[in-house]
Amino acid sequence: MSKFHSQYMITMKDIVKDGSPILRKKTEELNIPIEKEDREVLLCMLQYLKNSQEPTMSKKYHLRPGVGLSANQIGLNKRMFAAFFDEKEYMLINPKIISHSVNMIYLPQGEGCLSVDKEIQGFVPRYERIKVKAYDIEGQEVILKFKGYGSIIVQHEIDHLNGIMFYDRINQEHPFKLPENVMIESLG
Ligand code: LHY
Ligand code: NI
Repeated sequence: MSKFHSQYMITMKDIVKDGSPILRKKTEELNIPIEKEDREVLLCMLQYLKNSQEPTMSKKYHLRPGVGLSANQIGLNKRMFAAFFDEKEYMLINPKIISHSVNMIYLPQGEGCLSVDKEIQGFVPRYERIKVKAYDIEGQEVILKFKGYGSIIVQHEIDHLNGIMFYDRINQEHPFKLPENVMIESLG
């Protein structure tokens, strides 16, 4: 039994911090359709993101604003994540990037992570466009396309599910050096 049932509110104390081994594990695929218990977990995760983006809730409960959250960030070895951006919500299970652009992008301000308390400087190269196959909460297969900011968020979350942190993708010697031989542009 997980504690993340329908009445539970995820706060910062539930979020696993960098250094914890679960963030470095490749998470396990779920059987489709997922169990009710896991649906409730995903809904809790999405609700965290919504609450965190609402100034009143975010202040009251000290929630760090977030647009994406993966299950291993709340300590669960499960291949699923939630995202909430551009007024759209996503709860994706067993997500897989089935194709991507050659061109890349990066956020000029760099990336952060709810599991990383300090700021880490540097550019994180991401594909500009991705096509993702996943299952939704009902057990339906879905194919989704993301570009720009959405593409960055989804790649950041799928990386978590593979045990990869955003700073792994920063050039270690020269954090602001971009990959060569590939078209890469700043987002915005
Ligand atoms: N959340 C980050 C957040 O601030 C995701 C993110 C992605 C930030 C891309 C910046 C760029 O919502 C997480 O760390 N989730 O894993
Ligand atoms: Ni993160």
